[in-house]
Amino acid sequence: MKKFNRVITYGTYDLLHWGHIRLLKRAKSLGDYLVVALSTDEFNAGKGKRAYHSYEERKMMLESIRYVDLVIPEDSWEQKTHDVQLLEIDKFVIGDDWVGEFDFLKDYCEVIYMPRTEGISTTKIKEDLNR
Ligand code: C2G
Repeated sequence: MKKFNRVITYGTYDLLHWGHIRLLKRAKSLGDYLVVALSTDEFNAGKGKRAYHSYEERKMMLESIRYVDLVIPEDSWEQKTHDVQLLEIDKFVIGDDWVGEFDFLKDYCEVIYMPRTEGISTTKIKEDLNR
């Protein structure tokens, strides 16, 4: 009997673009259930980011994506271990711009750093639009 695999990923997901979608699609392909811990506006401030879309708008957009099963708030750097245990997560997935940063989770679940999608980013969209 194949185990029901739960996957989690974290992010701001502002100005949703195809690089985000590719990450979510690949993350979901690693299991049966994908949780996205979405950075709150306050947490973004801590990351030095000011999202164009509010948390509620970003949450609603993510919830409309077929690969996403649950969206929860990310409001602290310390919540990942708790989230992984509470939600019985099997795999933590994030883009390889974070490689090594979350290896502490290896005590609780598989940690997978995925190659980022080249040629697209929220910053690039903003820069291109300002040209
Ligand atoms: N991503 C990607 N390719 C891109 C852009 C983003 O694969 N061209 C991935 C990132 O690697 C990340 C996810 O999409 O896994 C969301 O990206 P951001 O919203 O920029 O997330 P970030 O600010 O890196 O937040 O606690 C972890 C942080 O909240 C991660």
